[in-house]
Amino acid sequence: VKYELFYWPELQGRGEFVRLALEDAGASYTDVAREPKGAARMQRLLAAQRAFAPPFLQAGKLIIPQTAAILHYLGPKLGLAPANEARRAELHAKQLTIMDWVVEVHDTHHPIASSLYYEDQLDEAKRRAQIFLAERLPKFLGHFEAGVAPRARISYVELSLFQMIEGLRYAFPQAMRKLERKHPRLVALHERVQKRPRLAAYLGSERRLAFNQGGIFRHYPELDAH
Ligand SMILES: N[C@@H](CCC(=O)N[C@@H](CS)C(=O)NCC(=O)O)C(=O)O
Repeated sequence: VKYELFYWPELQGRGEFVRLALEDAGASYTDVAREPKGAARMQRLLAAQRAFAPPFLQAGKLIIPQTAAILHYLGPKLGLAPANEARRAELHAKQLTIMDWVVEVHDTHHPIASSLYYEDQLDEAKRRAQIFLAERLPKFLGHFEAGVAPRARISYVELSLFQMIEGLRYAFPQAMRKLERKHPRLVALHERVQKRPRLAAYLGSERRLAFNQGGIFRHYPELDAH
């Protein structure tokens, strides 16, 4: 099966969770909006209400939006989730929690509205980020640290946790320096995922976009811990 991923061409964003799964599995896929005329095709599907927002995946006639739903669909097909329904539901629930976490990361720099400039919500962003770093980030990290099974088979959830650590290190280097000491299993999991041969090749390739100030993980020093 040839998969077509639709996502904003200049961002890691939520699309990256899907890219990591496809890349780790060595799946045949196209990152459509990064191809000539692909961005217009994505806009046409959005205008036709085939999805509310990117990312979405096309597999033949099927179009699936929502990051967690895409991964739930792809998981067993890519060898990144077992076929067992109960285990799949557990993984899906974990991925949904990761997607909640992603929203909270995003809201540190855009707490009022995505449509407003960062500079126009700076005071709220500072307040939100401070509470995120003090309360929510330790809670999310602690939750996933407790669930790491060091030798367990890697699923799409572990790939997503790798991406969370990557993004948080970029966005909040000071805060993460302190917090990582308390979450050694997550740090070890990040290393383990990073070394997977196909993923390592992807991360070193031009297909892996750099973090930037348009994505979910943004580095504003004034929002980081001091
Ligand atoms: N819950 C959705 C959220 C999708 C989403 O917010 N996508 C962003 C980019 S990462 C977007 O393009 N949003 C446009 C909008 O919401 O109008 C998911 O996890 O995929």
